[in-house]
Amino acid sequence: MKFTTPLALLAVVGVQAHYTFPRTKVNGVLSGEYETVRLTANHWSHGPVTDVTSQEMTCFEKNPGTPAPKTITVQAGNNVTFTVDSNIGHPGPLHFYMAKVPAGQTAATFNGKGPVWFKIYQDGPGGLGTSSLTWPSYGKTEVSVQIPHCIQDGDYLLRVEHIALHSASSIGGAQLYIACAQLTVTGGTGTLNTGQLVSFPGAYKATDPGILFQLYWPPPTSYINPGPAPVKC
Ligand SMILES: *[C@@H]1O[C@H](CO)[C@@H](O)[C@H](O)[C@H]1NC(C)=O
Ligand SMILES: [Cu+2]
Repeated sequence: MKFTTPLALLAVVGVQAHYTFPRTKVNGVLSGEYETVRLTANHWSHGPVTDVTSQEMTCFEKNPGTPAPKTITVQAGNNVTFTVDSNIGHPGPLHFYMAKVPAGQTAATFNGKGPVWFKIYQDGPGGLGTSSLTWPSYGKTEVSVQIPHCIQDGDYLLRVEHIALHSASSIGGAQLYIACAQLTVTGGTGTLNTGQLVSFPGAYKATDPGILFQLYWPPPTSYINPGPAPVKC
């Protein structure tokens, strides 16, 4: 019976470690919860997406077709921050993707489907080859990304994705935490080459080496982020 208490505690810690990205902050202006971020299916549970082929991979929306009440205007080259509720409680990489909204639609109406996404940021672990990897976003209560200064002006979806790897050594064990904010970008130079665009779902396979990943032992000597390389201005 001795082990029942630690197991119960572990279960509670596991739930608390889940997280969401409910608000944005741009130039010091903090939004309301899910005011600029589309309401996610995990807004109450804080649970992850674990099937990388699921439609939830797009923006993890609770009510697809229902926009966030507001679209944020941001200058190219400025940062967009997402708050984390309550913090990035698991180890793994942080990614940001953007999708340009097709002509005739807006950031509020576009569903983010199809080959529209390009990656603007990724990070990976320090301490490779040791038994104590360090992940830059671990424990963070907000995460930021710079909108490329060379982007084209217009409406975009900005997709934040954190991949928790603590259980990723079996298929379906990686936990993806996702949300999308609605942006109008101004002041970009328009020279960005976004390269090959990807779809969500579609960009990742359950067997990608950055999704099916043994975090602990033997100590990993490399980490390969899933998806395309981040764009450069
Ligand atoms: C902007 O975000 C980047 C992360 O992409 C961060 O390194 C940088 O400190 C941020 N800049 C400001 C002014 O917050
Ligand atoms: Cu969790």
